[in-house]
Amino acid sequence: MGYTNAGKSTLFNRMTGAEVLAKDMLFATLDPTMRGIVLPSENGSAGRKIIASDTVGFISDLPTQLVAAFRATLEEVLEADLVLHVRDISHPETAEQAQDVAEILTSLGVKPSVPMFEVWNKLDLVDPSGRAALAVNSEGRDRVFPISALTGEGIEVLLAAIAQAFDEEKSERMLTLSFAEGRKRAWLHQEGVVQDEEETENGHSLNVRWTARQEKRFREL
Ligand SMILES: Nc1nc2c(ncn2[C@@H]2O[C@H](COP(=O)(O)OP(=O)(O)OP(=O)(O)O)[C@@H](O)[C@H]2O)c(=O)[nH]1
Ligand SMILES: [Mg+2]
Repeated sequence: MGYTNAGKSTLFNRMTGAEVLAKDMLFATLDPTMRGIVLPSENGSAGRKIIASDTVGFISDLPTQLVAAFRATLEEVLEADLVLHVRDISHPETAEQAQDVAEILTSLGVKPSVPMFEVWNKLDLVDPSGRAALAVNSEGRDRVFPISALTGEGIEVLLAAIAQAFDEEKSERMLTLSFAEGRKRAWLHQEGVVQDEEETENGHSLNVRWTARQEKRFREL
């Protein structure tokens, strides 16, 4: 996700090998589009398969006709295991655009706990001195990836980082939920982390196997 015209569809096409309309116009993408990606693995065997979703772009003053498309995008963002915030880093107003995106997300109730990478796109349009400034800026920030979706620069590093983000260790845990906590139980099942469960006098006792990320999300339900 990201501001309109940031290059989301171009990046999506490059990562998935799909052909989604990428155009130099506002709101080229009107609906979230999903495709599978096989991530790289360290030993060269077939990696994990994930589903990527390309979304409609954000803009500070959202035209009313686009609110529905935008809602669909938001659902994608809320459900995502990892969000890539794509920025046109060559745009003179890139900072304002990023701020707008952050504000829209917050106002619509996206929790800051959603894991997010910042993808600094259109690096090919940045001159050498600008690049040096960006390098300084991104230093020490482990979730910033300067790329060019057009030339492919930086894409491999980004894909490797995505693979690593999904390659988390899992731990097991026993949970006790009361009957009133049906929503939490449903969430656990939806995430596919329940190994087995038993009904008890007051609710359910569940044995779950999950990542730290899933545990964190569960605690916030
Ligand atoms: N120079 C350069 N141009 C790029 C890059 N990535 C995308 N573009 C161009 O930027 C324009 C917008 O790209 P899209 O991929 O359609 O942008 P988007 O974020 O999907 O836009 P919306 O769907 O409207 O929100 C197109 O003309 C792309 O060719 C890049 O890395 N470098
Ligand atoms: Mg698009």
